[in-house]
This record gives sequence, C-alpha cells and structure tokens, in this order.
Amino acid sequence: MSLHDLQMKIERKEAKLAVIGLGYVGLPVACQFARVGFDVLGMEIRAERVGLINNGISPIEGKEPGLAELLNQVVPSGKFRATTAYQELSDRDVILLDVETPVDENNIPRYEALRAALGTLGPVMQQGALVIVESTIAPGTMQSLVLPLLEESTGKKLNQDFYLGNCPERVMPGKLLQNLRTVTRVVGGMTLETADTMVALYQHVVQAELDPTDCITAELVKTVENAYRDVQIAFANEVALICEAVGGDVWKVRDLVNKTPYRNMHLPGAGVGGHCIPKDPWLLAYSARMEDVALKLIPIARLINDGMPSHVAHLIQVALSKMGREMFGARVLILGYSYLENSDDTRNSPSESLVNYLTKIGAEVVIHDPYVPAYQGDLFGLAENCDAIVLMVRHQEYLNLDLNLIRSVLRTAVLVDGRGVFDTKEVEGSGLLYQGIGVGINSA
Ligand code: SAJ
Repeated sequence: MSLHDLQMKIERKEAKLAVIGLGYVGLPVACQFARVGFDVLGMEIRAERVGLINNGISPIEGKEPGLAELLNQVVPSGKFRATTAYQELSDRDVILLDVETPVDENNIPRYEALRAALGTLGPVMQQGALVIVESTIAPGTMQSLVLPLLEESTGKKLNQDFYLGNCPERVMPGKLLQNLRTVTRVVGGMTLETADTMVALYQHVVQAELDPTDCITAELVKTVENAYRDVQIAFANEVALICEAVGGDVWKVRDLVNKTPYRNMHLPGAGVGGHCIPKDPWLLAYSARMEDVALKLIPIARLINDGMPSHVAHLIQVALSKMGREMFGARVLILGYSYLENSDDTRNSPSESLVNYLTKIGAEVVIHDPYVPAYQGDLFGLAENCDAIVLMVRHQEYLNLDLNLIRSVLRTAVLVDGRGVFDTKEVEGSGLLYQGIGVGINSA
C-alpha cells in the first residue's frame, strides 16, 4: 500500500490500528482512537492486564477521569480489544509503540522493551504499514536503533515497504485523556510525507496544534522540554539554599522575581519525582555523550534536584538539635508519599529517598498520604509522640492543617516544610518550631 492510499484509509477511519504497550500511555491512546471509530488492537505482554481490559476494567491505578468509562464503551462496541498474540498484528495498517524506555542506575537508556516490541512486530508486519514510536527516546534513537531493527526484523525497506515516525507522548498522570486531547504534539516523520500522514491520524483525536517535522526534532523537543523544566527547578532549589544561608525567604524572593518581565522562577521543593522529569534529561544527555559532547548544566541540575530529599533530612536534624533531640531514635511523620500533589503516583517519589535517609540514620519513620492506600491512616493519630512532622507533598488536604492540634499531639514541636505550604509566623504562633526549604533562620 502506498503512503497516499494509507492516508486515505486513515482519513476515512478505515485504517486498522494497533497499540503495543497498554500502560498509562498506551491504554488511553488506544481508547481515544477507538472512541472516534477506529478498529484498535491493543498488544500487551501481561496476560492478566489483557484479561482485565477485555472485561472493560482499567488496570491503571489512580484517578484517571473518564478512562474507566471510556474503556467500558469501546470494548463492548468491539472497537478495541487487547491480546498477547503478536501474530494478530499482521493486518494492522498503523502500529503505535507505547512501551517503557527507562534509564538504569548509570543513567543509560534501557531499550529492552522497545527492542522486544520491534523484534516481534517485524516478522508479522504487513506491507505498507506505518510504525509510530510514541515512547520518549534519546535523540538519534529512531535512526540508530528503531530503523535498523525494523528493516532487519522485517526484511523490508523504509519508505518502500513500510513508513516510520516518532510522535512523543505528552501525558500527565491524573489528566491522561485530557492531555491526549488538548496538548500539542510534535509529529516527526522519516519523510515529511510520512509526517503529513501522521498528522492525518492524530487530527482525529488531538484538538491542539500538530507540528509536522522530522524524527530528530521530535526526539529533541520531548527530551529538551523536560530537561528545561528540570534545570529550572534546580535553579529554584539552589536559590532556596542561598536564602536559607543568608536569612532570606525563597518564597517571597520568587514572588518578587517573577514580577519582573520574562522571569518564571519555578518552585523549589523537597525533590523532583515522577516518570518523566527525572528520566528525560538523562536520555538527552546520553545522546550528547554518544557524540562526545561534555555536558555540565543538565547533569548537575539532576544532582541538585536529587539532593533535595537529603537536604530535608538535614533540616530535620537542625530543627531537632535546636530542641535538644538527636535524629537517632526520633519519630518522624512524613506528610505525602506520592511524587505530586493530589496524586497517588509514587514513581521516583522524593519521600521514598527521604524515608531511606532517615531510616539509615536510625530515625523511626511514620508515613501519611491521603492518596496512597498504604498510608491513609489518621494523620493526628500518627502524629502522636512524633518529634517532627515533615511536609513533602502539597496535597490539598494539608493546606489548612490544624497546627494547634498538631502541636498538642507531637512529642517534640517541630514542623519541617518541604514545599513552602505553611506561613512561618502561623507555625511559630502555634508553638511549633518552623524549619523549611528556602527559609533562613533570621527570616523565620
Ligand atoms: N516540581 C518542583 N518544582 C516545580 C515543578 C515541579 O519541585 O516548579 C516537582 C514536583 O513536585 C514533582 C516533579 O517536580 O515531584 C515533577 O512535577 P511535574 O509538574 O513536572 O509533573 P510530571 O512529572 O507529571 O511532568 C509531566 C511532564 N509531561 C510530560 O512529560 C509529557 C512535564 O513535561 C509537564 O510539564 C508536567 O507533566 C505538567 O505540568 O503537565
């Protein structure tokens, strides 16, 4: 099939789609295309996940508005079904890859899932199919890994027997369906004609701008947009450390700096977690390293942000010592275990790092998080006989805490604020000692 014929089929929604990888990206993507009328086959290696999905049950944890309901529409309608059998890909016109692309402890990309998907797709892929990688990958991966693997596993030639592109996902847990609909997409094709055909596909589900370009640009845009955010957060964190040292208040400083035109100082805090920001800068840095470009800013920003949980541990130690207590044997209540406010997602959570630090130095840790089932206990009950309460995530439930009640149940009256949630004077007024990210002693 020619690219033109494929584009016609796509425009008529007659093209048969497949999504490989039914995780927090692939599943909503599959549902969105099925919702607008495409025949979508979901490919997933976890059989239990396939079973749940084919019974209209979403395996995605957490609140994803509309996803469970949408799944319950598209499965009974026959527009979407999941399978573990790769052979069923043989009649698919367009195949989207939404598999994990993590980095390892040395910050090297791990493409096992991507290689496996391409290796099993190859032998069954039909003539004239379009393959689109939506996973976030290091710039250059389409050319250096995806293309050769596909040509090898299919025995076919690019732009003669199949077409190839990269359209990085831009989803955020808690807003998966909304982001897929409303966030612009960079649509990278191995040829501009391929990019145009991809635009014809995404136009059916994306109500925002679609920017056709080449693959290297698409790979760069996704990793750069997240490295940009990471560096911005690291700058805010470094300013917070300065403010602590010189007796400033970073939250006031930030508000006033951002009144200056063209400034957008980000929020300092107890750390940077999640599935994107901690990983994508390393994907970008990997490509630079492969070309012997020595980076400084992007790696050091990662180290600054990864250092924030241990800085919170330091603030706890400082506060406890002011109250004549050691960290060893102290009982510390952590407020918030997810990586993001009002979310149950705990991936790469800064709180997990803090808990490890505190446990290592002999403190006893108690955790509360209204969104994470394992930690949904009674906050005030948990605070009893604690020597410090530490705010790590600005969940809405914590924004108006009864500080007097907290004071009355704590054994030692220490509050450590990792996200600039509390007013220092209010905290001190309730008899608690305040210690917080970016707030110097004199300014407290
Ligand atoms: N954080 C700060 N200071 C800030 C912003 C965030 O410390 O100023 C921390 C958060 O507490 C969290 C981590 O960084 O631990 C990540 O927060 P995030 O708001 O970036 O949320 P993510 O990780 O879900 O980021 C995703 C990204 N989207 C994609 O990769 C497609 C990111 O590019 C988006 O900017 C973000 O969602 C969003 O806000 O939409």
